[in-house]
Amino acid sequence: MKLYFAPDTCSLSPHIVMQELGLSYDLVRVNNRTKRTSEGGDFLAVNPKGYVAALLLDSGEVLTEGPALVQYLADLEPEAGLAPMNGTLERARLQEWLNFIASEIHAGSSPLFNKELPAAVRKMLEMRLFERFDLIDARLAKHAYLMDNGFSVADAYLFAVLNWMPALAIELESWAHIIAYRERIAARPSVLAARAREAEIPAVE
Ligand SMILES: N[C@@H](CCC(=O)N[C@@H](CS)C(=O)NCC(=O)O)C(=O)O
Repeated sequence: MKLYFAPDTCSLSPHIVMQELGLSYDLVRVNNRTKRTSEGGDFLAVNPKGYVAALLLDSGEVLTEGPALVQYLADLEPEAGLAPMNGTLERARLQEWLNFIASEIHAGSSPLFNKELPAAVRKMLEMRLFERFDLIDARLAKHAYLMDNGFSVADAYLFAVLNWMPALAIELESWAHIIAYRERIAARPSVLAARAREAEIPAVE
């Protein structure tokens, strides 16, 4: 299987999951601006949506959308416990978190990368985002991870998104439990290994 990634983006989430599961995989780096890949190809031919992450399966099929990817991967090795069994309330709880991260934190923060954003719009988006951080911080004040049973694919996803907050000049000082959580996950061997593997692949023009 092959993961198409771009450094410091949400593609780090499925990459962490692949490392947690000890899967063997190839990595292809994508230039998100030019859509060229480290294989010399056109990323749009792999994923016409034009964004990472994309997972090329051994069958030749391509799977996209981070929450779908991490659940597909977790279900390959269910005994690793990164996602509860399908059809259970706990699985729906995981999906509740994945959807919250995707729609409220990921989609709620990525527009802030736009330098042309009017100040009032930026402020409104930040206020919405910060209210969501309050909710996450309250959860993490009482639990080490988002799910009750330890680290899950939702944590890999939230970590990947929290990781780009400094680039938005959002330092998270107001949310001490989120900071501690981010540091705890950053130290996981899976995260260190995923980052090291991504760093091995040179930038693509
Ligand atoms: N809905 C997609 C969004 C993926 C996404 O936002 N990818 C960003 C990086 S975090 C990207 O590649 N953006 C480049 C672009 O849109 O051109 C998912 O959840 O996987």
